[in-house]
Amino acid sequence: MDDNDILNGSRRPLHYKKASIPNDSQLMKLPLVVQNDTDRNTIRSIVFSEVSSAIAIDLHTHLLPPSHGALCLWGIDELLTYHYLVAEYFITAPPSMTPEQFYAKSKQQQADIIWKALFIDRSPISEACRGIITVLVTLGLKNEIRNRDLDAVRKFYTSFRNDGVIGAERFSQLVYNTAGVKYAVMTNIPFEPTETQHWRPTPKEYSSNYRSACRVDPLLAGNKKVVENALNAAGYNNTIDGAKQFLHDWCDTMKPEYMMASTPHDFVLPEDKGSTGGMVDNINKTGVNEDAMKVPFAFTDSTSSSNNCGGGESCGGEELASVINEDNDFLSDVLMKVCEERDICIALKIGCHRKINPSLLDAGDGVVAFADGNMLARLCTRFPNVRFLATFLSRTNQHEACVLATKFRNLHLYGCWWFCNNPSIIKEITSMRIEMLGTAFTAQHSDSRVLDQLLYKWPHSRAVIASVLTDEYTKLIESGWSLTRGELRRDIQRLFGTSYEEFMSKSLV
Ligand code: RAT
Ligand code: ZN
Repeated sequence: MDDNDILNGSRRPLHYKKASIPNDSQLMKLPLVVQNDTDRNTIRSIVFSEVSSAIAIDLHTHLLPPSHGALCLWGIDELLTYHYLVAEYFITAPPSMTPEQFYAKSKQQQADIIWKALFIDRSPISEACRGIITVLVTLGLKNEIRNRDLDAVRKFYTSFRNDGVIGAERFSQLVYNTAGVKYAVMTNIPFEPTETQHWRPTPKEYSSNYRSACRVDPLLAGNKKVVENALNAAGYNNTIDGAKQFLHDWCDTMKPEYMMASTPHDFVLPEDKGSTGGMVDNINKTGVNEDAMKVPFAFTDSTSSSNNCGGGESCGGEELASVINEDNDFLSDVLMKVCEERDICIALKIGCHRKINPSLLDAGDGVVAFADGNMLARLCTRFPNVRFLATFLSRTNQHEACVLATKFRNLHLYGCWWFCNNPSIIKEITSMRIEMLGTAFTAQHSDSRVLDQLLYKWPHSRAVIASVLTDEYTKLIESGWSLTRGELRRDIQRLFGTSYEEFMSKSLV
């Protein structure tokens, strides 16, 4: 790393580079010292080098493997039509272009429109746009983007596309190796037929770069209609036991790392809890919190389905509760019970307000300004044997989240999600977490939907995290602690995945 890298380190992408010093080298045992500016630069250079060589575990993505056919998204047209960019495009789109017209076009036409609006008519300076530049430069397409030649970029991908699934596998391998990502956890939805066809009757094979996670939003939301439909379609009894069996069987099929769901925007957990057991037909707690509904503006209409809800088409409609009761039977009697019985974690994503602008589909989701973090505290208290991985969408919840993580051993914070996944906010959140939690959290997840995005989300995050860590370790050494490079490597590896794996293997049952 030269002086220029040191000065610009936190701005330019920090790409993965295999560690040049082996773990057992004597160099790893020497203490790092800071006495003057040269030493400070050396520490910076060492931290940057260690962060660039850390192997990342991406603990939440929407990536699906090549064996899942069209559900495995990759290539320039998918990159350009990422919902972050669709949302950005519509800020300045001409009034004549409605979301309906836009979505009616082919993927390539949508990509052309976004390319012109955000890369030709304007400079691609936003984080999501810059990400595409990083991806293309990483793939060796510097000249193509210098010439603003989208067709030439498309040509690059044809050599992979022409080889079908084998080409997709080859591209996938290239991406994981280049990004330094050991594995990415997928989002697998047992309520979504387009996905379940790849699991049953026989699960499709996939490489060890992918691991599964079982997405169960309808159970958290108490969405009776979706659950009943799924039980009926698969021949299970419409009972609590039937729903539990459904989940157990899907766990046997998917072998998920964890269960996961994103909470509805107005998720609440009343103090008194009750459980009925019995028939799904008899469940009267639909997930709607009647009291909360009386509060002005406590809920907004949310009648359309979302790719994220885990319920496909059937997730939408009038039955979808917008004010949710955490004490619903599916949550306490099905989901939490199965987590306890299998000793499996649940990952919660908290604070998304779905369908603020429904016409924009996934690009129309927003954020709850301040989500109810106490709900997480109550879940951790009520279910002490269940381990919760959690991330909050709102910047305003991040401090509270850190405090909560110091109160509950069954809680592990991870990543900077979506609207928080921007360098300025990653910097702030990561500094705060280190100050409050040390290394007992997972610094990042990518939430990638398109394979190629691993090539920017990780290098962009590595740069910011390295910059934050440089300051934190310099402070520590200047305060009098002597630290070796080996200890530094161990800590950084924790932030990039070992903390997660330690939490995953810590049984509390
Ligand atoms: O970050 C995203 O891409 C969102 O659309 C959501 O999918 C979110 O990550 C989620 O998993 O609910
Ligand atoms: Zn996600």
